[in-house]
Amino acid sequence: MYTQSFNVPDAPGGKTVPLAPSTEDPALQAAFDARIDADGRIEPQDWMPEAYRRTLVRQISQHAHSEIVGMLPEGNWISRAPSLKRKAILIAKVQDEGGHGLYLYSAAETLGTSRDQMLEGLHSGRAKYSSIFNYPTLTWADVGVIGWLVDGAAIMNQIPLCRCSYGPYARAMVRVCKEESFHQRQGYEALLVMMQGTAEQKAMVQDAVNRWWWKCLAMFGPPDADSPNSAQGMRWGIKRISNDDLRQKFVDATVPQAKVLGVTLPDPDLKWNEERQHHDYGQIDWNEFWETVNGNGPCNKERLATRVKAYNDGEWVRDAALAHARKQQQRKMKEAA
Ligand code: FAQ
Repeated sequence: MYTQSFNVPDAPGGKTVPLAPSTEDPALQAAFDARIDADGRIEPQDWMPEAYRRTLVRQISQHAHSEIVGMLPEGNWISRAPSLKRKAILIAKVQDEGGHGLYLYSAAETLGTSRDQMLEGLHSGRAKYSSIFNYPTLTWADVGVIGWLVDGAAIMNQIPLCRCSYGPYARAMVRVCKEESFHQRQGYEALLVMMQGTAEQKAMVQDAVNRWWWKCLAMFGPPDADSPNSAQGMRWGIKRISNDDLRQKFVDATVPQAKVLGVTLPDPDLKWNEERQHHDYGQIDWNEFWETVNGNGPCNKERLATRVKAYNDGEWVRDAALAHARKQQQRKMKEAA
């Protein structure tokens, strides 16, 4: 359903935005610019302008935190999954999200920012993570809808990141997208089964779709005109497709899936526009989005408190692992002496 076939050429005009004025060494800057213009990859050992490095750390750490915090809304349902099969699938999915966070922290570490620094940013509330994970999962149908719509939106955003100009981020995204594709399918399949069930089950699915739809559209970030990082991110080949274009692609892909499922998407303005060859859709509540991004969504405080507690409770594990590694190292040095 969502595969690399969603890969599309870069948005037209992305490379026509002027490069940011640079105070870096002109020869190094020129070599970097030439590689970006030729659609080459930048690797950790390569020279890069500080602004490019900062932008990547900002985006990758935000992405990593999203994966880790994103484990919480669904993790909440592991103990209440309706069957052993669904429980096993959900455990695997939540574990995958943890793995994605770890690849991403590692990718950001290649840029010189440690995982401890990034976690400090998250725990102190300075670093962002995706708005979508600040909403509660009220019923089992929410778990299916997260797979279908949240993972669906995540894949739509992440397929173009497989071609990001920064090598370690791009390579991490290839595996992440394959796993997200499985997540999306398992969510959709769980909903298909519920939609063949009782009237209560069907109503539960519709209610979950009603609550998550608009939040998923907002996940793609602010409209292009209000997105301060987009032009530069696209010029550097970090982002390939704009927030609004990805949002549109997501709407167009999801409408037929909703039809097959038998649910209504909660937008009276949603309709096919023959002229644009796209669906028109209604107004997203950007005030609510920014309130949530800025820490005032329904679950922000709970999510952060859970992460901080998990980190503090895990201190003895980190200490034990480090002590073990030190002992191994000392033993090896003794044997070599
Ligand atoms: N939530 O100028 P732009 C997943 C911030 S992973 C919170 O447009 P940019 C897997 C943005 O950071 C989901 N903040 O920024 C999963 C910036 O603030 P800053 C996460 C948001 O970077 C599934 C400011 O607004 N995916 O779901 C959001 O060019 C199921 C201005 O925005 C990624 O992170 C938001 N929704 O574009 C896990 C993908 N949108 O940093 C578990 C990688 C924007 O200047 C279960 N990231 N902001 O302080 C990206 O592609 C980009 O960073 C965007 C934002 C598109 C998110």
